[in-house]
Amino acid sequence: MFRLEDLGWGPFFQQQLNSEPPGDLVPGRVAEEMKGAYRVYAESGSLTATTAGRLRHAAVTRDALPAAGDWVLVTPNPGGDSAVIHKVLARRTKLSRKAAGERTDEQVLAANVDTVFVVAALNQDFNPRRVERYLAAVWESGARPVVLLNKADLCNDPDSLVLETESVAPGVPVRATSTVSGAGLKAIREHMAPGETAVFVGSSGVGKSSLINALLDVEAQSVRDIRADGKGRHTTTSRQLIVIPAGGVVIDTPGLRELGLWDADVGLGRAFAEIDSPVGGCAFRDCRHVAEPGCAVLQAVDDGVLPEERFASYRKLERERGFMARRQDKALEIAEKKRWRRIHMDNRQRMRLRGR
Ligand SMILES: Nc1nc2c(ncn2[C@@H]2O[C@H](COP(=O)(O)OP(=O)(O)O)[C@@H](O)[C@H]2O)c(=O)[nH]1
Ligand SMILES: [Mg+2]
Ligand SMILES: [Zn+2]
Repeated sequence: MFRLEDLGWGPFFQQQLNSEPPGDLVPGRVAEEMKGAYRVYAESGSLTATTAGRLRHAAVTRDALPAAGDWVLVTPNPGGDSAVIHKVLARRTKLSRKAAGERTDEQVLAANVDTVFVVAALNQDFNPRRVERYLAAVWESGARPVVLLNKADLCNDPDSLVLETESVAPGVPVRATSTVSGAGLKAIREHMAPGETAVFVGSSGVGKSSLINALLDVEAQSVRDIRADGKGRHTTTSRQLIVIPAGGVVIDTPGLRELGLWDADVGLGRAFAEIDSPVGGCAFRDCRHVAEPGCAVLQAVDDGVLPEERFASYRKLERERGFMARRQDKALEIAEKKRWRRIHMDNRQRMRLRGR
């Protein structure tokens, strides 16, 4: 049994019900994407749900299907532990990436999140360029980013890496954490609030699940009943939504091998704020900082004020963004054509049946 408020329900979603009476549909939140089904938390409890055929057919693109964190409207089946998803409510925020592989598809990693914890580990794999990439996607999502540099216990000088990371994350809180020493764990709680949702993202093995476990351990004993995997500890197989007893919801994600940018129009500008709107100002308002005369950004690189690696990182992500935007236009065109072809074929079949 769940209270919708504990799961993050609020006016934004309530309004969507008011404008469209749900009939026998009830709201629930997608806790987990499984193979061919979803785990949905509703007032009546945890439900195994499949999508209605109508919803699947109407979904021109993959992002129209439910993702972890989505609020959906379901009809519970008799018996009460399964359900059918009929509608995905409009999202307040969504963290997306380009789906892995060749296809031009948007994969929603988590929907309706308030805070995204970008986790990196302070070991030899640590790479500020990866943090920049994540931040571009997070700023685009509409959620607030927080960077956690985990495994601080393995690092001689975590403070200097915090400073270095802050310099590539303008306006973003950066904290060193360790699930071994307990350092920084309180700081994580400070970025969470009752009714809010946080998601943990980052490469595999950086300690996302461990951090969530540590958060739960800080809480009361009753937490143990909430872990439904039977093993006592929580591990990630797919995206999972967990209600924190003291208030708030967290979504764990499996490690991502790559985070290809999907949309990052706004996100890149915020992740690279000092480049997008340089203090001095470029001579041309639409300067793309390539070879334009009077470019303040190129000047800053020349003067050594803007590190070359940072500028190169911006250029690389900017090219990737432009490439994706062009591919998306093309893919949408193809999807629309397919949809109309299907509608025409359905119609023709209907006419033929009627003619009999
Ligand atoms: N030394 C150290 N190891 C950690 C820390 N956090 C997690 N680990 C270890 O890192 C490994 C991967 O952790 P896990 O939480 O599964 O990472 P995930 O893939 O990001 O969820 C496990 O062996 C953890 O015990 C930490 O703060 N310090
Ligand atoms: Mg994990
Ligand atoms: Zn410029």
